[in-house]
Amino acid sequence: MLTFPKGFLWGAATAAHQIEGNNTNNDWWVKEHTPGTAIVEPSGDAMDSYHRYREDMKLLADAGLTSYRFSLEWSRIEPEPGFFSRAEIDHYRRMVDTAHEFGLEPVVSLLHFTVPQWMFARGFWRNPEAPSLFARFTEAIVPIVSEGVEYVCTINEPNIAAMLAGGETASNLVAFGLPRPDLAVADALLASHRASREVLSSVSGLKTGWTIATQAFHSTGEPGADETLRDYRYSSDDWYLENARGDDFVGVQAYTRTFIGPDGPLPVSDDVETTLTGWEFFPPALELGVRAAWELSEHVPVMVTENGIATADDERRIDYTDGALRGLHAAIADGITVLGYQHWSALDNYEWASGFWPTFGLIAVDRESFVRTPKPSLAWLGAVAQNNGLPE
Ligand code: GCO
Repeated sequence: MLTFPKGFLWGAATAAHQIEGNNTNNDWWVKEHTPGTAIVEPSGDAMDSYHRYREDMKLLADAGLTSYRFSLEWSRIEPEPGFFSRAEIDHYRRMVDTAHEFGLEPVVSLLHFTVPQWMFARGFWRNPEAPSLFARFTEAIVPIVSEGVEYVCTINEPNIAAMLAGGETASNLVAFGLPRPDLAVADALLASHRASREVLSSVSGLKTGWTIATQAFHSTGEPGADETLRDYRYSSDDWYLENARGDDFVGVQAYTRTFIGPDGPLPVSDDVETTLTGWEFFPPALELGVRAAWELSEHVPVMVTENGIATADDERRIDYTDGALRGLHAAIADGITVLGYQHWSALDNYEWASGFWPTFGLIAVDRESFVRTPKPSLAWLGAVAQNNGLPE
């Protein structure tokens, strides 16, 4: 057996806007209904998980998983600036309690890309008040995480958010070479993360971190490519991993690799196997991301907060995950502290600009009836969780 550390968390991850449905008060909802964007379809009811979270969690727990990562929807909790909805705070607190009822450790993300429309209208991360607005939101949600929550992710993929601030909308463009990050936005994200961490430091036993989209970057070896790679990698990933120093954990999200030539990232080559999102099928991305995070953060414990594959072929999902976990085990065997693995994703869901068709889920969801059907990969991952390891 390739055994994982005692107490290792085995879970699956989601994000509010991708599964809840009818998040009509956030910036994405507006974008989805704006003609002429690259967004292929609106999120609509999504997976109706706002109402069906209990069923979702039960399926994960019944399969043998031990944790669940989900996010709070800021636009529900603070629909108008400074007004906090008691009912929505209670809703998310019930989610935490439900996770415990099913024996799942809740891993709570405070912000997974979407913000209230009023925040967007006020300049989003470019508003100099962004860190204090995010800290005020964090204060309001303390009742959700004040008991029974050990892991809080402040900001999801600040590195992608800083790139998207350049005007792009498709989060899945990451493998094809996004524009350079907006550095002012990156600074605002870091300040917001730290402000939120400061608020949460008053909650005993709670650990905070931000979750970084890591890429396995490989140089083409052409003249100048190595320098471009170093530079590109620093601004897209490494700066964020370095700034996890001093945090309680760092979230690593890893899916694929990108080749870098002298002029920057290259499109995925025709001769490699790709997934539904067009990314290279490359399970070692996880191990590489975890090693980079450990080194650059100067040994902050790692939580794998996302790793997975968009595919219609569930056997490929199992192959991919098996490969990724073997690499993760090798990193742990070398002395890296890894707290858990949250597979992306629990359910097939709304993949942002790409719409619903790239299926990342361990559970299929019928878009008409919302009936959930666990895939074999869920049972497979549940068995890994129960064995706390993989056969050698
Ligand atoms: C992101 C997110 C997820 C994605 C997942 C697959 O990267 O945009 O954290 O919301 O759905 O990574 O692309």
